Amino acid sequence: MPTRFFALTWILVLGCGGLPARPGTAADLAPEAQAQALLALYDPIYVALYTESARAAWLSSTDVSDEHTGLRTGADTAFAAFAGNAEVIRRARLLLEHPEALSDLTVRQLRQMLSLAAQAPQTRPDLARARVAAEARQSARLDGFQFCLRREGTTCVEPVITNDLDRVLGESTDLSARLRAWEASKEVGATLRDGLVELQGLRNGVAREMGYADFFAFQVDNYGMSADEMMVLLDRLVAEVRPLYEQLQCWTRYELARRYGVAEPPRLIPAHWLGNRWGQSWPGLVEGVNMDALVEGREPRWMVEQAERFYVSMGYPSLPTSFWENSDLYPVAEGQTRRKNAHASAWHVDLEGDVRSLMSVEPTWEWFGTTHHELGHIYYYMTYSRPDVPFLLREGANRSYHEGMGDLIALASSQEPYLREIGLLHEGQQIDQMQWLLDSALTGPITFLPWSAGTMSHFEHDLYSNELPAAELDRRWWSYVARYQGIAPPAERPEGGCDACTKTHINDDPGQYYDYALANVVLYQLHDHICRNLLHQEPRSCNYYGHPEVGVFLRAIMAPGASRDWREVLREHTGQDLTAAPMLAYYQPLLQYLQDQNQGRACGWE
Ligand code: X8Z
Ligand code: ZN
Repeated sequence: MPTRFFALTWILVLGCGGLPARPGTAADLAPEAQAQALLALYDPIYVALYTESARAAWLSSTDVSDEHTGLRTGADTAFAAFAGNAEVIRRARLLLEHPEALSDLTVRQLRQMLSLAAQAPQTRPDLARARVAAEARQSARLDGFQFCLRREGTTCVEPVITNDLDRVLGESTDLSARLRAWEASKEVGATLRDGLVELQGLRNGVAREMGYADFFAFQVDNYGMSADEMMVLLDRLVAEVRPLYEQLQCWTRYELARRYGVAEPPRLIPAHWLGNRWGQSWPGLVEGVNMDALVEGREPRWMVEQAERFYVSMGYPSLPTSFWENSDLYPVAEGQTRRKNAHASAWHVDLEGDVRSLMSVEPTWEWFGTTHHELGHIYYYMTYSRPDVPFLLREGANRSYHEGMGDLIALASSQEPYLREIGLLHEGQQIDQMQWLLDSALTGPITFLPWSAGTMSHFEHDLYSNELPAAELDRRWWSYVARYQGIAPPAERPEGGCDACTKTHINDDPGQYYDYALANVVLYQLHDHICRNLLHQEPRSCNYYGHPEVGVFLRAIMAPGASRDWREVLREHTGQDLTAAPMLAYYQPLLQYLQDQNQGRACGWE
């Protein structure tokens, strides 16, 4: 197989302790020249093996089978043998001992080399191999799981996909139907529990092998921060949104108790009362704001194309034909038995022009936002895939930038002037600004931050940095859900399950959920700047559609990829350091409104 060939070649070239013969020895060269020689060898093999891995992962995520899991494991093992090669690690470390002798771009590439090596360092090949295989197995368990709404004995008589469960949680006012759907969504946890425990050890093991305190600390390193610094930042964000969140939580539990005919609203919101499996977003609560109705009856393909039109209207190119040919954008057609990953993702398969997305788009408002989110990744890939950006740095300024770009456009695409322009809001259809803002808070950062910066990040921090024991998984999970989100399980959870494991990222995107929390902070900073300074419009009613100057602004942020420091990029383009102030200002009018609505109610839950 080509992958083996490449990996073997590399090990032969570097593993014997030398660069290919040149005039003079490697050590005679200036550090920058040594680094360039290393990179010249590394880059083409990196791209080839990365591409093989991505292709195999694509296959195993879009058509789950033992064969495809095997192919993925093989490709990832070859990639790991190369990226984690002991000689790569030694060379990169040696050169980084004197960063002042290297250009900034070179230092960044070498650091990225080490970061890739830390995923599977071949200084501990047993551990590295075990991790690669365990990751592939866990993804296959998750992606291949058959959700089931009704069983007779052990036979599933109502197999469903997660879109179906989400529909029940989005629409039903029947609490027993809601409970069934919510419980069905948690069944996968038991299947994933042992795999997560195994991965906890293996992920920590490889990170420690590379000198990190643990896997969580390794992941946070993408921001140039320590785990403690990250947790302080996240706690600050949680505290900043807390006053408004407490009002939202209070308003919501009364609203839902009324809707479901429950006389006394419970202090903590029962998880199955909410329109999202994890309570990370609270859609469908505001009377008179029915966002789903705006896209009802639309073709799924239209949803993706409309997202594309938004980017194109700002001066981005059309998506390449290969995007449409290679992507897997809609639920598996009825009658087909193929199983695929249910969660949306965007792929940069060859670090050049092969960009794809995996989704299961249906005409709902959530999928409308998700199409914009995924195309944000795709346009980021396309923008930094240019000769000036080395392959190793074809990433976001940090991971949260990558997450934030599409969410920024999703925010812009949810605003009134745009919805009118494209005819989703009809002439004469009036909207109540406060109710729209309320819906936006319930489905946006104010409910999302307690979940992402609170529950998810604290759980994963405990899982890796504090080696949370297996027996504690669910207890710890629900203690954070209660503390940060004010939500409780419908009833005591069964032993042997793992409700945290039901969240995709815990399994296949580990130790980095705070990316989404920080993405929200950055995107409101960008949005505020774009509306006020570029478009001279109000941030709550602001239309980027058809404004190439916004595209110019965003492309300038995207184009360097990871070749510049993320803090510098933010300062240069917004004039500010990271701050939640624009986000808080956006939702500020709600505080008084909700305090009035909640008068006489005991709010807060601790
Ligand atoms: O996972 C995603 C994207 C793919 S990167 C759809 N998101 C998080 C989630 O669904 O939990 C977007 C927002 C949060
Ligand atoms: Zn994303």
